[in-house]
Amino acid sequence: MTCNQCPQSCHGKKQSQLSRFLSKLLNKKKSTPPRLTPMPRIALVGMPNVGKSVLFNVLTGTYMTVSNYPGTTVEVAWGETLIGNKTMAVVDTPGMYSLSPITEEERVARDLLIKESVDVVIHVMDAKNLGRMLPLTLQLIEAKLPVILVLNMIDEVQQLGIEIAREELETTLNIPVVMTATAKGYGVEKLKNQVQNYVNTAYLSPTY
Ligand SMILES: Nc1nc2c(ncn2[C@@H]2O[C@H](COP(=O)(O)OP(=O)(O)OP(=O)(O)O)[C@@H](O)[C@H]2O)c(=O)[nH]1
Ligand SMILES: [Mg+2]
Repeated sequence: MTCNQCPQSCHGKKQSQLSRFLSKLLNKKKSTPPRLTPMPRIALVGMPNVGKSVLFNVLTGTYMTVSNYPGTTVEVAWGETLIGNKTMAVVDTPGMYSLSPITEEERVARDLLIKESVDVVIHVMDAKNLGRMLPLTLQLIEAKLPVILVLNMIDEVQQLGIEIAREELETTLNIPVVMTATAKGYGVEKLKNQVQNYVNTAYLSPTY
């Protein structure tokens, strides 16, 4: 006698038991929380009017979140960028002259660097004013922050006929130095490659 000929309805019961067992298994799988891997974070820092926000827009496009930094009236913009195959968070900090803050904006910029555990700090400077802006780079390096130096407005530097020894600067400071004219999109790909190198070597995924 086959199952179909049997007057008892155990076949149907067995099937529903099986489907309950399967759905239990599937539910178990669904209830496992996804593995949390925080995005690498990039902070754009530098003195006022050097092109941080232009670079932020080039990296992140138009989508951004602007909010007051906690406990302050200073607005901070966060966005996301895709570098290599990794999505990274980018924060555009208010202009700062030094890591020893005088204004509320500078304090917010300093706190973003120290308290928000950023993986890459891009120090954007106006390459026409290297001498005035390099002390901040030295402070960032001394604070052991993972710095990439961006010599921006290189288009204006070239128009003025000034030559910058980029490689020498890179060797002396022992950090990556990239020349850009972000308003014209020049150098942005090179900068992204440097960020990728930094993140690949320095960024450790948590093992939980
Ligand atoms: N020629 C030239 N101008 C640029 C370049 N990048 C930015 N600028 C100009 O520099 C000015 C300042 O740019 P922002 O991006 O607002 O500067 P910022 O560093 O965000 O300034 P704060 O927010 O005040 O700290 C704007 O007028 C930009 O168009 C560049 O590569 N070349
Ligand atoms: Mg700005």
